Amino acid sequence: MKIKEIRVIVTSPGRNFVTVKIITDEGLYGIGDATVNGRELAVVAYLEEHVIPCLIGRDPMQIEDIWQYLYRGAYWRRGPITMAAISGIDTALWDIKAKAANMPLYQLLGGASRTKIMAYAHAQGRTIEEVADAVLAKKEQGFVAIRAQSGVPGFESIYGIGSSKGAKNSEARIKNLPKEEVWSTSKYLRHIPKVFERLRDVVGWDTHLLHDAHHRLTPIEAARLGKDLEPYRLFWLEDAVPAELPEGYRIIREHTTTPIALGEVFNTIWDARTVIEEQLIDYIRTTSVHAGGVTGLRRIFDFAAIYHVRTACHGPTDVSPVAMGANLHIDLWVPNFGIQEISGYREETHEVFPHAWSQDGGFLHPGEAIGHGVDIDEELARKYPYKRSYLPVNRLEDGTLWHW
Ligand code: CS2
Ligand code: MG
Repeated sequence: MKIKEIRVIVTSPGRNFVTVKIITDEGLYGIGDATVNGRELAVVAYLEEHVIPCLIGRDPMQIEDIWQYLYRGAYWRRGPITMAAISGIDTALWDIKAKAANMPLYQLLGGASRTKIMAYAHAQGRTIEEVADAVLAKKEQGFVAIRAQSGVPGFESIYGIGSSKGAKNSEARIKNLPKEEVWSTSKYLRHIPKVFERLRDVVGWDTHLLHDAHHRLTPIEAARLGKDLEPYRLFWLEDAVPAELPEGYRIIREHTTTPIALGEVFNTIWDARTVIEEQLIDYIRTTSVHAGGVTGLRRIFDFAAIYHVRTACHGPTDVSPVAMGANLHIDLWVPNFGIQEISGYREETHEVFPHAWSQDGGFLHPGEAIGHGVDIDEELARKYPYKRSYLPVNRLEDGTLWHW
């Protein structure tokens, strides 16, 4: 079997996605997600100019060799653009291999270790009562794990909370440039424990509660928050501190027993090495589209298992249904599974990416279709052209640019 053609499909059914389609001379094809939110076309150029020409005519069964060729062979290793390109190719190759083997991908990985995959949903609100209502609504839908994000009094819009009317009409929105938000760590740190105190009152103790600090704290601030949240027994505190300096997580660990999740922006096992090896985290958030596809993710998860770190694939709306499918096959197999994020897709996204994976209340399953079970309707995809779009940026009250 030989790789005959590789297409890069850019479509925006609700938001931008970059999808790789590898077609073989025997007619089998595979699909992979290569989306980097806000920098989509950089991956397209990387693939079209630098990767695809090298792969035409190769044997698609040589997944490991192709992975190493694109990783080591490029000389310039790692980084989100390179790794998303490798992820798209790798996931599509695993899809082809599993189709050729006539089995669902999870079978090829070693078979199912569980019958269903626990997922967590997002709940958010501007006020504590709005968050409480949102959490109860998700519980009602069958979720046993819910991430709760709250507005902070005095701020218009904040990470994880739908933007207010003002923000929607802002100049940045109109010009299609990054929206700017305002942030105060001290106000946030005072407010969040009150949110979780109230949530435990309304939701009880059987629902897992999670919270994402989105890289905005320093280690000692994160340690304080973890300590203040201990009475409410969180499932985790996510991305408390940017992890370019992984040693910073030692400070958090010394002070709190609140479990720590990290790594949605990690691209390789090297990014994750220190926090895993020193047991500074409890959940590793790497996902197939950003951490080198099935090959890269499997390597990270096996390494994490040695250190009691469990898996928690990133699954926001910008991780396409294709990467979600690949994640779910890994989730069903991986011995050290923890949880899977699902933030929900728009109807048009489901239509462009028909998928075998399914959701039953708060649980997911990859399905029994051969391959990873996710396809792309190319004709429909053409109806949703790419639109430049950005993540917001964040500033302190005095204008200093802050982490987002
Ligand atoms: C988030 C994401 O899902 C999460 O935990 O942190 O919403 C993240 O902000 C986006 O995926 C960025 O692309
Ligand atoms: Mg996050």
